[in-house]
Amino acid sequence: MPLYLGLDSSTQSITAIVIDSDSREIVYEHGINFDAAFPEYGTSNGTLPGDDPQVVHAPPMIWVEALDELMAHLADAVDVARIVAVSGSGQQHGSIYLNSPIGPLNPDESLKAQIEPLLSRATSPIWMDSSTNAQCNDIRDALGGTSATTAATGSNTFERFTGPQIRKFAETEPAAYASTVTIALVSSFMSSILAGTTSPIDPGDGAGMNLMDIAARDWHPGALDATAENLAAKLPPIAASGTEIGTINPYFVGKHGFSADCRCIVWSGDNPCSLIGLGLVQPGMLAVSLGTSDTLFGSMAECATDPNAEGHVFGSPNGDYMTLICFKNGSLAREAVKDSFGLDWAGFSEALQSTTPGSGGLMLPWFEPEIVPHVLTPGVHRQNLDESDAAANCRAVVEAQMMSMRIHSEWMGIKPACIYVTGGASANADILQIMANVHGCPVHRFETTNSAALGAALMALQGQSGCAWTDAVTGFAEPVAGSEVVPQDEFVGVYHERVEAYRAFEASVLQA
Ligand code: XUL
Repeated sequence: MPLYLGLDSSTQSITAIVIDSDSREIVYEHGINFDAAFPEYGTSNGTLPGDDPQVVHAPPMIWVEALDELMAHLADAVDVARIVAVSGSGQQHGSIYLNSPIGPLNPDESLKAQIEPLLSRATSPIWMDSSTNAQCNDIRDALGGTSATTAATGSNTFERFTGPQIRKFAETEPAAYASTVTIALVSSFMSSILAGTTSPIDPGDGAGMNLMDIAARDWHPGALDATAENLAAKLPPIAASGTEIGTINPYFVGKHGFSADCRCIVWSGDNPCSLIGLGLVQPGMLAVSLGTSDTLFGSMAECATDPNAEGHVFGSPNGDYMTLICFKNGSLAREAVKDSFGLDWAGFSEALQSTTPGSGGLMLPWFEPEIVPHVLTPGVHRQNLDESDAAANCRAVVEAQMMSMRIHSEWMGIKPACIYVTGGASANADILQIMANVHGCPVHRFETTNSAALGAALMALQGQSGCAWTDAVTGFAEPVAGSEVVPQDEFVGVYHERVEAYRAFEASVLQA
């Protein structure tokens, strides 16, 4: 009955999941919301208030205090001495600056009192920060432009990525930067506290920095040079996911009752952890989250990068590669169409059922600026589509989203064997049928609440036991039984042609 602990240090909360690897059960699941538990920090949704909307920071000490409180709650509910290994997930891109490395800690003193003096910067820029446009341009230029940057680091430079954030800190606060001896990601900061030593960064989270050579899974010397002086000396090593950092910090043994033998496995970013928590451990698998935005996760055996620099490539914790492609006009666009015709979701479904797949006009549903493809000026474009035809517009918006996903993930070079779908709109079987027909593969519904924390617990299990990834996820990360939607052969061919029409329409509007 070995137990494994997965932690998810996310933007608004920290969550723990404990799994029993014999019974294949989740035996504990609990989260602490930062704003509610620690109002004295003055955070709103986990971030600090500020005058400049582009600057978004969080106080790292709130994560530390919440970790301690969560461990106390866990120790009340579970025999923590039975936990054989722990790993975790961190919100990606955020950075923590330390003037001294984290070491073994004393259980008789507070965690806060021991960690706070080690910070060389009181606050941490997080993934919601978009204030580093100038630094992005500098780094991208130094690396030889967009294509070269994407091929080298897995992504174009993005404002939220850690490299541009580090460059901004070095430029604006040179003395504090100079006094920084270690820069951590949220994942490696938390795992350093747990392990009582400087933790490596894994290739899943390292790829979100614009500093890692995506193919070599090691720091990219050119990117380090382009970012800030003496940066190599301030970064921990990159180590494969599953690497054991060491045994748990004596603090957690003395304070909360963990076994001194409990292993700490290197953490990853929340997206790579979610990939595992969704059971995507074999190449060629795709998952789509139909939320406010639609997000596509894919798993690839080989390292390919997006020639259009729209999608991200991160290391997958199983040693493969993963993609993350974000389509901003997700539920946002579906809802805008539904609302414009005064429909409810049942009416939206009826509209999909009453129209023939691939037969009506086309829509480019850019109600908001779009991330993929990159569209700054919002606008909805129609081709052979009557603006007043409710049913045709409902079908057109969903078909557009599915065709866009297909076109903008082609560079991955995989033909998906199946797609797992999560998120609010995954409850709608008519939307899933369009997805199955457009992609020509079965679609399965997946119910997730804490996929990142579950993925982290599975990383602890796999890292400590060395079992096959397919064995690790069995019984934990599986689609809802009986939820399969299969493609309808007569329409799969129709969409092969329609995708080409959509591609041409999109290209003509983007060009114009
Ligand atoms: C990914 C991203 C977010 C963060 C926070 O690039 O910025 O998904 O990981 O969840």
